[in-house]
Amino acid sequence: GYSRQWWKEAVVYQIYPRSFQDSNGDGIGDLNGITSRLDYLQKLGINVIWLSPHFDSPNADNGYDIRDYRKVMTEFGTMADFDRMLAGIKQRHMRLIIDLVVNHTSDEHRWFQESRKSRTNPYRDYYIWRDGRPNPSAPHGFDPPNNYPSYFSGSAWQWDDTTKQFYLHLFAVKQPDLNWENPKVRQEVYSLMRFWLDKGVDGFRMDVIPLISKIPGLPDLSPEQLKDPSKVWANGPRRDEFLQEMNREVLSKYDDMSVGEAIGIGLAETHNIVGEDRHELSEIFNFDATRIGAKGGYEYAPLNLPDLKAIYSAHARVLGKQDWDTVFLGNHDMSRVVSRWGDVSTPENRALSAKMLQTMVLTLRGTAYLYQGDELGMTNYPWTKISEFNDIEVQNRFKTDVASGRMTEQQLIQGAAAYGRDNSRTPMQWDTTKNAGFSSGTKTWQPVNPNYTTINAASQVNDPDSIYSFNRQMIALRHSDPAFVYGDYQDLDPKHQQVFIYTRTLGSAKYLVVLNFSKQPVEYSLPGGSAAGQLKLGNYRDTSDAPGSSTLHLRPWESRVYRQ
Ligand code: ISL
Ligand code: CA
Repeated sequence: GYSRQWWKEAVVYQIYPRSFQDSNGDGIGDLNGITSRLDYLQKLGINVIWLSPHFDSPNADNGYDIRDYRKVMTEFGTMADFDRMLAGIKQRHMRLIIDLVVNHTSDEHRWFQESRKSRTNPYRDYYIWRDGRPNPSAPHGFDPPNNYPSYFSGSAWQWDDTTKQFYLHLFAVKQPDLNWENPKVRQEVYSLMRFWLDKGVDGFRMDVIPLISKIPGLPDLSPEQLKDPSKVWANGPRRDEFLQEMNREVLSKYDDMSVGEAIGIGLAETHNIVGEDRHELSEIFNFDATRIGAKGGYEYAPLNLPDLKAIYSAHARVLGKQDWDTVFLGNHDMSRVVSRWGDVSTPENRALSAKMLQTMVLTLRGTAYLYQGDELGMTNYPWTKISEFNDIEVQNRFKTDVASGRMTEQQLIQGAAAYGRDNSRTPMQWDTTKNAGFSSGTKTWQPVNPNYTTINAASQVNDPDSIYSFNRQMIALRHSDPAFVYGDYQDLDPKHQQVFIYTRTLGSAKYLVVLNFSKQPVEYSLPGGSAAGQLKLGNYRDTSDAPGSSTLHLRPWESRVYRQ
């Protein structure tokens, strides 16, 4: 059996505040901007907003480097603005989760400013400091303490001249890792969590949370481990102990949800974190589906549908009925899903494929997540120059990979244009006015995609055939029957290259989902000669296939949800 929980039934909408809505013309999205758009989100039918970091930050990594956990980023507004936004969300019967980034802080955080002052500073042990390995020909006479690479290129160790030691930063130099072995650090984190929960937020998305327990002694990674360091780093020996302590001291005291960004966590370890008997987190993001075909850097093989199906079947098999899952295709770290897996060759195909992909997200088993703009079918941006990219990941790869001749500038631009994170960070396209209605200012922090004249909210909200309206209907359909949330999942044709067909069954309620993952039409006979059933929602206005048909005539990118 399963236990019903509001967060299992929720559709979560991710807001990247910098790019959502600017209210004061400085070209940067802000909290008052979000407040002004709450009716739009309520109308869409989403239940929970996940707000990417809104805390005080020097923005080396757009807020994922926090300087003060109890202060709102100046560009985003004030605490009063936050309180007003939260009240507006609650008034509309939605909830808010915020981004907890506690694997690391900004190097401008007061703790780190203290920590780096001397080896005996009371905050020294808040971070991970080590002696270097003597090497007379290295800069400063030392090699880094071990061979850890940073996610953002180069070594994960930074020399600090004041105390002649290195500090660990798994991400940017300006994101030093916290030392979770220190109980004071953990109490500081629990205290800031309580601060926001007591304000009324409904929980957290937890950034790279499995990385908090480091490997004792920090030995070098082997050549094999270096191929995917996350796998090692995510499985430190005290990970579950820390998460259980956090649950005991904080999460268990509130009616909250917690979703861990579980980079490095395989399916087999998932139960340890989300199992109800484990008392750690509500759910985690597993990136198996979205990283399918990943070959390292910005290189991906084209989507192979049977591989994708195999991932969802494995999830159903391993997580079973007890362990809760998440479903998502986009976030602020990915390119736009319709550009990646859909078809942007014509406006028709873009709309059809966007609706088809959202049908999948909203009918698979797990809490569904939508990334801002995907409800409009927003696409990748036409990048042409390195200087256009804001993302530290691109800028660092330029400094390392292009400088060292590992790739050409043109290759990096091509890769980042297709798969880089800036694609999801261009401003929301609200209407056809200046800057797509995102900002009244002269300059926006990221360029607005020139296709805003045709892809924007204003043209979609009242059009019953739009991608937005389709999402709205699909969300309503999902909410209409617990079978979409709690039902068993069965893939009816795992090997088919073009059609994804599955059922969701709960008691006597049974739904059949049919997705054509291609612009090629296909005549498809239902396995076992069964009848399709009653069409609940499709991405074409009509169909000539009768409820009793067992052969379906699927048009380009067609999606159908039947009640059987
Ligand atoms: O974005 C990635 C690759 O393009 C991932 O490796 C990403 O860095 C990883 O999933 C961790 O992401 C999270 O933590 C980062 C931050 O930059 C990301 O935005 C955040 O989602 C450091 O806080
Ligand atoms: Ca602003």
